Amino acid sequence: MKNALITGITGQDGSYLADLLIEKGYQVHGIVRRVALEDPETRLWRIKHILEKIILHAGSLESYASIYDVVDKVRPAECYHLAAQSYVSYSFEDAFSTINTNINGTHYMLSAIKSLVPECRFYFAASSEMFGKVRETPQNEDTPFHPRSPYGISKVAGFDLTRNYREAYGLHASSGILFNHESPRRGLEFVTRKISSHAARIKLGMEKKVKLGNLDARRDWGYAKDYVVAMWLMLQQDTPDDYVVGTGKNHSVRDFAELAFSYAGLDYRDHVETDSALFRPAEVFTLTGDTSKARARLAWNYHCTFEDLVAKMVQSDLDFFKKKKG
Ligand code: NDP
Ligand code: GDR
Repeated sequence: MKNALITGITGQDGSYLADLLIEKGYQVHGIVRRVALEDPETRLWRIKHILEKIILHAGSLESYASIYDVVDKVRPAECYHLAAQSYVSYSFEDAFSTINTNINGTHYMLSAIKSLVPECRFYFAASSEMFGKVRETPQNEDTPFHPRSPYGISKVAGFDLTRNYREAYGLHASSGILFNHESPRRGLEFVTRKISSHAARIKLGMEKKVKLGNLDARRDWGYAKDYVVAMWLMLQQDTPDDYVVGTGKNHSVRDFAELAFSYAGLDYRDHVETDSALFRPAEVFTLTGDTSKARARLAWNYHCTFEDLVAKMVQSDLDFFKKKKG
């Protein structure tokens, strides 16, 4: 049985990836913060259904010693480094923590693997936010980066670190430049889940309005469950490399809201208000992934369409809040 180590296993992607790796017969290990272990009901909800099948280790991206110990104990064949302060908006409010955690955390992981298990295959969760103020559309692996937030800057540094460990020390280290991917397990602060949860709550009479920021921002939105397959495929290749993963289609926040409210039988114009406080100091206006390389080399493709994704998220929130309401 192969050991796989996932950082960020309590997050959206970590939980779907753990499901996938269990299905594939791996022994899955995860690094989680001690606070999460102490509060499993709220902090481990995405992996509640698999807790018996995985092994969790306390550790934090801020502590090299804790990461070194876990890597030493687990000796993984594959390591998926997904943990990060991942909320772009928050990265403007606490830029120093975001940059420290995301850059140092990635460096610690790479360094521990190089020292202890150099044969381990490493995945870094890079992001379309690295393209920021886009130089061309759609974006591919050769598109120059122009990050627009402390988060985006931290991901460019993580991407460069990963490539450097590959080139300098021969690690099998790959980066997935993933475009936005969503699901019913998405955090409530991200715009898609914010919309789906509010559409459901408004439908159920639990509230009347939702405040959003820039409705004209456009994103290439896919389904997280499809995207974790691409992560796994990258580590099955003989040669490490970097891949863009997206759907190649983009929609506005307004499109998402219109569809989500209409799925709930509502008109978004009656319930969505814009609030200038929710606009970002520097916005990424539009992103679209050119996934030709991942399709050709990994034989990866997405299955869930934008329309199905929106329906899945709103339906799940309708079910969730109906139960909560009692
Ligand atoms: P989430 O925000 O859902 O999960 C982030 C994970 O990182 C959580 O498990 C969190 O743990 C963990 N984490 C954060 N800080 C620390 C820390 N200091 N020490 C240990 N663990 C920590 O993100 P996603 O699952 O959506 O994304 C996974 C990765 O992919 C992230 O790196 C994100 O930046 C990147 N990415 C995501 C995309 C998306 O559209 N979802 C697109 C491109 C890249 P805890 O539960 O304790 O908070
Ligand atoms: P993003 O996702 O910043 O792309 O990062 P988010 O859902 O937060 O924002 C997407 C776009 O929607 C606009 N927007 C709002 N966003 C939020 N959160 N809340 C609002 O009320 C709102 N109104 C409008 C934003 O301005 C933005 O343009 C996500 C994260 O998962 C990152 O970790 C990941 O790297 C990228 O996707 C790819």
